[in-house]
Amino acid sequence: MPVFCGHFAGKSRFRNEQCARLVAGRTLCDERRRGGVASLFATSTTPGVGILIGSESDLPTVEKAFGVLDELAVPYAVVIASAHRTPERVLQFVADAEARGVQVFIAAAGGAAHLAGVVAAHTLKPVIGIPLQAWATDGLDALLSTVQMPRGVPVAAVAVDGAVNAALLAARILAVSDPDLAARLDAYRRRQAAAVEAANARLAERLAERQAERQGGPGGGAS
Ligand code: RP5
Repeated sequence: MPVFCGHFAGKSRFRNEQCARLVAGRTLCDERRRGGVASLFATSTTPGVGILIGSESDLPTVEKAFGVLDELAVPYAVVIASAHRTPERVLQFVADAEARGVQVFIAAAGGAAHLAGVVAAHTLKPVIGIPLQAWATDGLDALLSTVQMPRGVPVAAVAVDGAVNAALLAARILAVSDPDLAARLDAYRRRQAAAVEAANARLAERLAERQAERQGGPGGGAS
């Protein structure tokens, strides 16, 4: 499933890798290189999820959400935009995303994380906040900033660094009106359960080996 590119600041390896595996046809980054971008959304792909990331330093954590959405074949748009450093870019992305058909937003930020709340103030689409660990307090500051929204402006907050669940929740929201996606989510859940069963099989094997070692060891052998 094609992935839709918003904007990546800087010249990171991440950006180049992302751009390399984006949409069929032109990507925003191609367009930017050619100097022809009029909008953040320069592809024909319709993203279901719009993802805002507070800083490039957040990418290693938030990337896990990309993996889940890729696995579920859910197209998404991504932008690095900060509620504090680039407030206009946040609003521009939200407006463009809505115009492009985005149905749900994910906003990930650390520190005094206002990003999800700001997004929720500017859209009626569901907003999922990922509080991230930044430089202090193990992410508690971000968690409280994300989850303690004032009455009237809801944000669904997942766990600190909970990028996987944010992606799954976004997919579940989309699946309400998309039976095919609901089926893919069901298959994902069955794969997850199978992985737990496989872990149990490995555990049983290790326990059996330990048991055999104890029985074969000093004082543990058969009489
Ligand atoms: C927040 O501040 C970002 O979301 C990030 O988690 C944190 C630190 O950002 P950098 O200083 O690393 O850019 O805005």
